[in-house]
Formats: sequence, C-alpha cells, structure tokens
Amino acid sequence: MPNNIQLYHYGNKVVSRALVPKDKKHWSVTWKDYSPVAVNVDFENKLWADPQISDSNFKPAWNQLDGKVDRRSHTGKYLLDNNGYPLNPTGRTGINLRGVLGRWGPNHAADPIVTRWKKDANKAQMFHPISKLPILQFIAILRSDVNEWAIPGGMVDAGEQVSATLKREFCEESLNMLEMSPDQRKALQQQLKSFFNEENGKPIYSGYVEDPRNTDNAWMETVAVEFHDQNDIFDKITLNAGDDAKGVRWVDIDRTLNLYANHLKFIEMTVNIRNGHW
Ligand code: RP5
Repeated sequence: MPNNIQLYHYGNKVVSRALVPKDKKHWSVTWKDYSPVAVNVDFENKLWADPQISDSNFKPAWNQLDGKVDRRSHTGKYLLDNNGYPLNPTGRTGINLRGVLGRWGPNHAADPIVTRWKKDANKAQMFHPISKLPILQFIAILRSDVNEWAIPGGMVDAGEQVSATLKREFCEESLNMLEMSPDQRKALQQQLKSFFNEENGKPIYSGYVEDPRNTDNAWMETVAVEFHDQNDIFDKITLNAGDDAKGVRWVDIDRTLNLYANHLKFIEMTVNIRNGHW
C-alpha cells in the first residue's frame, strides 16, 4: 500500500482515502500531485440518488433549490471544479466522486435531539455529584452500518419539509414505526402530536457534518433541533429500534460520550443551552 493512502473502516467495509495534510486541505492551495481514491457507488436510478454527472440528461441546478431537490449548502455558495463536480466546502477529503452518498454536493439530513432531565424513581431531578448540575439525557440509536451510537437522524427526502423529516426519522429509528399497524401508528401520532411541533423545537445547529461518508464532491449537512420532554410523555412511550437502527436508549449526557460523526458537538451545544452537566 502506498504510504500516502490511509485505510479506515466504514461499517464492514474497509475504505481507503488519500492522506491530506492540513496545509493542503483547502482548494485554494495548489496540489498538483493530489490523487484522491475514486469511490462511486452506482445507485441505478434509485429515486433518492442523482444520476452520474456524465449523464447528459442530468442538469442539476447547483447552489439552488432544484425542483424538489435542495442543492443549496448551509455553508454558503460552493464551487465546481473544471469538470463540473461540486467541491466540498471544507476542502480535500482524500476520496473523490460521491462515495456511498446519493447526491452530488450537499446531502441534507435532519437530526432530532429528544431530551429530558434525568429523574430518580421518585421523580426527583438528578444532579451530577461533581458539577452539581442537572443531568440531561437524550435518545440515541445504535447505527447498524457502523455500530456507533448517534442521534436518530436521517436524510431529508426530495420535497420534504425538514420539520417532517425530524419527526419521521425519530419515529422510524427510535420507535420502529415502520413495523406498526395502522392503528398503532395513529395512536402514536396522537401521543406525539404537539411534541414535534415547531414551538417545542429548539434549533441547535445547521451546517456541515463531519460524516465519514464525505468526499471531495459529496458531503452531509444537517439541521439539528432539540425537542425537550417537559411533560414526561416518554414515560408512556416504549423505545424500540427500527429501520437503520439496531439499538435505542436514553443516554446520560457528558463530555466522555462517543458518538457518530460530530454528533457530540450538537449534544454539547444542546446541554450548554440548557445549562446541564457536561
Ligand atoms: C449524519 O448522517 C447526519 O447527522 C444524520 O444523523 C445521518 C443521516 O444519514 P443516515 O442515518 O440516513 O445514513 O451525517
């Protein structure tokens, strides 16, 4: 293996990427010998994926709302290279083309951060013995692809409102809604009716995600919103992992957690706003 190639694990796959020294990260720095590893999964006309850039029928409106597909970036206007490929706003990644992501350019996700204050059996709020601050908990899922704990987020479907994605992804991954009967679904929708409404949602973060799938030409962005369980509605709701998740649980928040991508950063932002233990 050449020494400028780095191997890393993505789920059960071993992916290689070219090593990118910090001082050569940005596109503004000329690097003639840069040779990224090309990874390009062919999604064969999957509705949620783009065609190949070389497809003459594919005429994306970069940096714009392109029909139902949002090709705008939270980071501002991204550039295109000489061959018409969108360029990752954070610079070189060591992999080019779109890797395992469906869209060229930004791939938009939504991350619902469902929180509550930790309570003991008598319903008294619990405080951390050292910081003396109340302990905040959030609902985390165990991702099946990489076996890492994460916020139960997911991709925004074409034409979907982010507010709908937040609720849908939470219900699919943390409550296994896809496997419910229509009656069970209806009952759950009723229970969660006001919980996921905009007044209860606190915007935490919108922007680039340090996702392991990012490449030079495709990257993840997200909108993370906190929904706080003030009225203990989750005392009556059973968590059940579904869809891409193989585990789900309430997790006590503190700085030592290990989470997928840069999800810990979103959790830190949440706990800081609430002045909980970190
Ligand atoms: C992350 O990937 C986002 O923050 C979100 O949690 C997740 C969306 O991807 P999938 O879970 O749909 O694979 O970048």
